[in-house]
Amino acid sequence: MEPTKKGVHENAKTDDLAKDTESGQDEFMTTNQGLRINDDQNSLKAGERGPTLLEDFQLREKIMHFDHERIPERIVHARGSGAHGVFELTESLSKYTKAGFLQTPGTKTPVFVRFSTVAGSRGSSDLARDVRGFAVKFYTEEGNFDLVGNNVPVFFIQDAVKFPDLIHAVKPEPNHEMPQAASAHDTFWDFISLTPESMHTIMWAMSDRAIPRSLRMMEGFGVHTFRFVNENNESVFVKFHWKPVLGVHSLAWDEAQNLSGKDSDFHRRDLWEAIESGNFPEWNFGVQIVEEKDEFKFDFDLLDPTKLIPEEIVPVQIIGKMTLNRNPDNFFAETEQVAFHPGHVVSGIDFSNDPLLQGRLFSYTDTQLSRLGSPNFHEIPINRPIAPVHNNQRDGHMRQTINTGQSSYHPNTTGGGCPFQAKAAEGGFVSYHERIDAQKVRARSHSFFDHFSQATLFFNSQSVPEKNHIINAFRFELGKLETPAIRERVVGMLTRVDKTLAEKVAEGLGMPVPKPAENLNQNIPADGDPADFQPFDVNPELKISKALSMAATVKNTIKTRQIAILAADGVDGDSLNTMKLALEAAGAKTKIVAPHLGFIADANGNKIKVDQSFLTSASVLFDAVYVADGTKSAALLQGEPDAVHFVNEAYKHCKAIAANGAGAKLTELSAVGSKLHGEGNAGEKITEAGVLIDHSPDEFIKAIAQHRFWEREKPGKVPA
Ligand code: HDE
Repeated sequence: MEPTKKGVHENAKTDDLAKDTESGQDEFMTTNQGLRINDDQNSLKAGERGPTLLEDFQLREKIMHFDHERIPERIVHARGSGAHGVFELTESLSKYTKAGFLQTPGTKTPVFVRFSTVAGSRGSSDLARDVRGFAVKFYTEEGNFDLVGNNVPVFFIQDAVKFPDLIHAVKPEPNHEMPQAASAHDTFWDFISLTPESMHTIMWAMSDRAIPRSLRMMEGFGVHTFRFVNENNESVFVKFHWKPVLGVHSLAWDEAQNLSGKDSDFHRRDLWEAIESGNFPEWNFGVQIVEEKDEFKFDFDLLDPTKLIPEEIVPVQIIGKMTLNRNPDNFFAETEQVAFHPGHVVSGIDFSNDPLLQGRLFSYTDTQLSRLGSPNFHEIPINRPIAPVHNNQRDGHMRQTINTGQSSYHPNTTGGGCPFQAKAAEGGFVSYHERIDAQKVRARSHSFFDHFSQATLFFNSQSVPEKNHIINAFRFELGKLETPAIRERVVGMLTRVDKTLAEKVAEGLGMPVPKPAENLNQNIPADGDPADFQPFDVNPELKISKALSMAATVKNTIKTRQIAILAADGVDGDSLNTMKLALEAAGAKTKIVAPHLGFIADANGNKIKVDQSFLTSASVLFDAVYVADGTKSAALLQGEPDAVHFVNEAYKHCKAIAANGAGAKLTELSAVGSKLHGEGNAGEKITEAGVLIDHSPDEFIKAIAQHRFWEREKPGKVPA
């Protein structure tokens, strides 16, 4: 029987989720009991100036509801942004898995995705240096599958039992609740300095991956090794990957910090606006498959979540595409109430024994009880599967389903034996029959103890600017510490990753390079011999993995990039419009930034609408800057310190800058100009990377597509 009542999804193939929306459009205002409200402006009083009456059920209902509007925020990943979309399979995976949505190319599965930062509170800045959550709920016809991943492929710890410690350490310190959404403080680095297994993920967190340009420009990873199981009950190991079609791009650290003030919703707004304007974010979905027989062929353990499988060793096969095409109608109902859980799997997808994953399988249902308040959280519209739900679970807070009939147990005859169990051939979930023959121990496999090789691989795989950014990120984070001993322990640990890295970080901190502590690993049991727990290094075959660097990412499009056009009264209308139209034709978004809002007049007296004034705008909100021609306009801009700062800052953050004719004067006042004048000979065409004076729109477009000209940075200085 198909449930048909409002609020219960039909088991139908759908591009979209059925929704319980309510807009109040063209309707009377009512109480929650449906009584029409006559006066929502005044409470019921004994006389106009008298006391409010207890009898005012209308006031009490409204205030009571308001008093309870907030729910506890997520203990981690509290700050997030969500979107609806669709996943379309392009390659069948039937050889490896029986999961229905991975069988037939062309199959479309609705998804809801939530991106998040980890450490900050719900109202914290989008721009924190942090790992980003990348959680995808696939509403498949066989039930929900949640891929609850991150934008980095590895994690800080190897065993779930250490998660509360890690999170306590990174969250604001308990005595004064500072700092918000930042790892640059003593408790975090104290924990890290005693936990060498964190070193690989720390390298990612100190890299530009932790300050993405856009949620639409980050990779996603399932992190753990999972299992696929096919119709013949054969299993392979699998790692999941999301690859953004627009490429992987990041901000500069100084820019991220400024953005926190200028627009702390920068990522949320960017995602929302892209979807509203029909520029739907897209990711290719990929898998790395490892046959069971190859489980032990790597120089790391597949079950260790601090390790990745280099793509050069096991290539990522692209098997589908996800497109986010609809913003939520209501942030709370959808993005806040969505409940992900790595244990939401479908037949054909199963778990490995990664001890971090195993702990997560407990944590996510448990946390929903305190966050959403009821074991019925699966009945909230955003969490409901499109597959029908029939079982003997009953009652509990805020139960929505009205179960009919006499029986609520199994086996039964009163209900005709219904609902009945499904055989494996009918889609019933059967856990993979993995043979386990072991002693019950609290222990960690010795195969998990190589804590540095992949941290080194990551560092070695970065471009020179990326390496510099990592060095500066360490200098920043450790520079904020109040306890010198913690700083020393961390730098000591870095010597095991890369000598130059440690030296450069130490130089920036004004300290000698310390030796690593004798007993680096303090994550040891009370009865453990420290000697047995110390990390060892393997000498991996692979010294560099290109896939780990963002330098080689997609750089052929300026779609959705934000370009500021600086102009004032007297601007050359042709110069402005030619560039604006060319940029927009290439898919970019332009905004005219001027000394005041309203309109400016071009040299011919035509009115041009201003999008932002220098007061409400900032270069950090843009990917590139264009200064249009026009003698009067250029002179006005030159007299505007905010305009000069705008170009200066864009230069500092290594962005593409173009100017035509008199517009170039603005660049002369800024760092751009002094740099150019220092280098160019009179009459010679200026060739500073990414600075284009009197070039064609096409050349500017090519430059913007490069994302940033990091080569302009001074080593060891801004913008990292
Ligand atoms: Fe989570 N994590 N986590 N985590 N996690 C949560 O669940 C937890 C881990 C991730 O947008 C919580 O509903 C434990 C790894 C994302 O709603 C909680 C451990 C990865 C999100 C929880 C981990 C993640 C969460 C908090 C170590 C990447 C946000 C609220 C064993 C593969 C999902 C909630 C969303 C959220 C526990 C480690 C990703 C408390 C115990 C590794 C993307 O249950």
